[in-house]
Amino acid sequence: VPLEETSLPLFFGWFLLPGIQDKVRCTSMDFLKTLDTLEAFKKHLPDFTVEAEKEVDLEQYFQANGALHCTTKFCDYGKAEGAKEYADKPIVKELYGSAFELSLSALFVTPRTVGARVSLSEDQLTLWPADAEKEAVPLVPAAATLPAGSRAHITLGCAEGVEPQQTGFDLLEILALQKEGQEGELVEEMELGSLAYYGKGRWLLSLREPVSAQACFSSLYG
Ligand code: 2AM
Repeated sequence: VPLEETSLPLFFGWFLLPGIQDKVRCTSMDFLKTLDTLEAFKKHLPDFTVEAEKEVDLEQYFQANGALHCTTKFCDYGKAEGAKEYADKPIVKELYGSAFELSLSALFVTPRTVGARVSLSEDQLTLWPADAEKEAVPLVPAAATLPAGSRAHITLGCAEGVEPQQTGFDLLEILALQKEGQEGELVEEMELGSLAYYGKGRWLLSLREPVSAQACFSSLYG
């Protein structure tokens, strides 16, 4: 009996190929290394951590977790709502195992998570679950008004005790602020792009050149 008929995976998603995983990790490390030395970051440190006296070493602050990927549908082995419906979609079956180019358009840091925003193409959006943003509404009410795909991200690290799913909520919060017309306080032009501050320890670096990342649409049984 094929595995897919006996159980559903932990999640479906795009898994970055090994070479590009290294590149993205390096880019993220460079960003964190620079961010915590900026005067602007130090100025807003009390928004970032309660231990206001101390300096923060962001590379230590966030823990990396597993292979880099962009989750499409979290199935929890079938226990998550809509898991079976997603797995049964013809497009999911058709594109399973196919290669994609993801566009990483921004990096963001909050006191909870560090992640990369993934800007999905029309083709990629066909694999995006219709309720992904709606699921976030209890935590991020404004997510209801954001377009499909807004939650798409790659978790690059989480602070101690924080669940990876938080990364998508943190991204949605920043995008909701942008939509309300809050541009963020432009802090500085960095080599990688422009850095803006959105309050409450939330930082967004819009990449000058989006990073194109080869990825395979697949699933993890874990
Ligand atoms: P992430 O996509 O934000 O990194 C395994 O836990 C993977 O599934 C992680 O990558 C995690 O977060 C994602 N995940 C866990 N719980 C989730 C949930 N309730 N909704 C969406 N994604 C979830």
